[in-house]
Amino acid sequence: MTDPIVVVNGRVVTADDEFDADLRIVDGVITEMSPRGGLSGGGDVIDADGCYLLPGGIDTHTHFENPTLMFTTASIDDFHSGTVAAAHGGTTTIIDFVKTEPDSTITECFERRREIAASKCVVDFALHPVVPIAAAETGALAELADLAQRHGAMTWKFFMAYPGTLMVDDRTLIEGMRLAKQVGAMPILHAENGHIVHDATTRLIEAGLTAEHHHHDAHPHVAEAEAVYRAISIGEYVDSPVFIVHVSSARAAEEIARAKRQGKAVYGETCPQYLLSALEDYEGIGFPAAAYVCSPPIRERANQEALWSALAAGHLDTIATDHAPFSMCEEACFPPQKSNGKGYFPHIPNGVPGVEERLMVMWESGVTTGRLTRQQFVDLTATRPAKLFGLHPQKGSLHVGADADVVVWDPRAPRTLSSSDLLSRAGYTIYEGTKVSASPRFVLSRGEVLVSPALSSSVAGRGRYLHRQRAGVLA
Ligand code: DUC
Ligand code: ZN
Ligand code: ZN
Repeated sequence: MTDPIVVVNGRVVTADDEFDADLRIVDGVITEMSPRGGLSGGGDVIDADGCYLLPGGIDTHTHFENPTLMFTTASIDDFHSGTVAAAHGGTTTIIDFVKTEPDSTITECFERRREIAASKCVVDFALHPVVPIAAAETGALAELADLAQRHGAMTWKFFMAYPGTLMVDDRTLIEGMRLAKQVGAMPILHAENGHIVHDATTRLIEAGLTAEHHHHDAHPHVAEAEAVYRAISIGEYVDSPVFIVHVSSARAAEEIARAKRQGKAVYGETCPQYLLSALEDYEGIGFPAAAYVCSPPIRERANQEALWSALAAGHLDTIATDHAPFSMCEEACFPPQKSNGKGYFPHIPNGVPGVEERLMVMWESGVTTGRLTRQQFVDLTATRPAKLFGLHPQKGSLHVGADADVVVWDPRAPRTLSSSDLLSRAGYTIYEGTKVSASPRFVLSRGEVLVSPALSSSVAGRGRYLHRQRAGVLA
């Protein structure tokens, strides 16, 4: 139970409208929305004068305490530091991943990770199980159906890359996506052809081209475009929706746009790093390039315009972060961080941080430039993620009956982004020095103020697990 709150003088932004309204929040839920001045008394008052009221951001793609590089290391934010950072950036729901660890089943790993996350998260959360390699042969698909039923785990990640560790073959894609459809789950795909990436990596190593930025060359455009096309084709064959995560290139975005034009239930996510950073920022700069290493890679600047256009046209559906933080510190670290691959890109843990920066950099580069309307911003960062990932109507928009996940967004609160102020343990940001004009003034999660000019709350374990009924439907 939280004290009743009234939020006054703000301008509500939804995915298709905006209007001046006051909100009443009782027991963590929005119970009334009334024209400005229409609510008085009955609780603490938050004055949102001059601010927009946005639904709490939903980041459907984070990797907190995420094991990687064959379980030899893990990302440096845990579910606590990661969700504290998220809340400070205006994100009040995250969805993270569960991999199958050696000598364990996906069920054991899912239940263990759910407990760990529940003990640490500051904001609400859900989990995507990663489909185990060879799941069609091992019986693990039946476990996924069971996780969907018992835990509401309605989004399953299929890796089409990383042969031998994570990559599933086409049989598992076909049978897994068919089963997902049957149980109301949505397949989400890391779409890169793993054999092409492996071959390109081997050839670069043989040629002695192992500097950090050559990670980019190990992930050719065709590897992404082919896998996106194959995922869409298999989705068509088994009549399943398909969601492509971290779309990085013009070619991949075009495959999704074509499928949409054909009326297919095909959806895509991109991330700020693909819209705002480019190969030209890190090519030939030595170890600092490791800060940008993620997969698919941050590509040539020429791709950015196509991604922006795809967002504006509705061909890409969501903006998530793929927040996978590793420190750039150059001392030997345990577990190993980016310097593990100094001068040898195959050993660099993949990922960039961004869970706190997401809304600020996207508002600045999208809304203030006129590339996106405020409605599109809300749709891409909260409403469509909520709908596609099975969180709506509880999350993702401000309406009576929804969780009171509210961001009081001040469009005139400039700051210069710097890792010294950001809360990720990564200790760096690829947006260092970026000036943004807007930032959150208050952040409420289920009616509880987590962030305000006077307060920063970080109570581990207050975040709730979100059991989802189904996913992959935009209604
Ligand atoms: N894919 C992700 O989604 N995140 C980190 C690395 C990867 O390959
Ligand atoms: Zn991925
Ligand atoms: Zn990821």
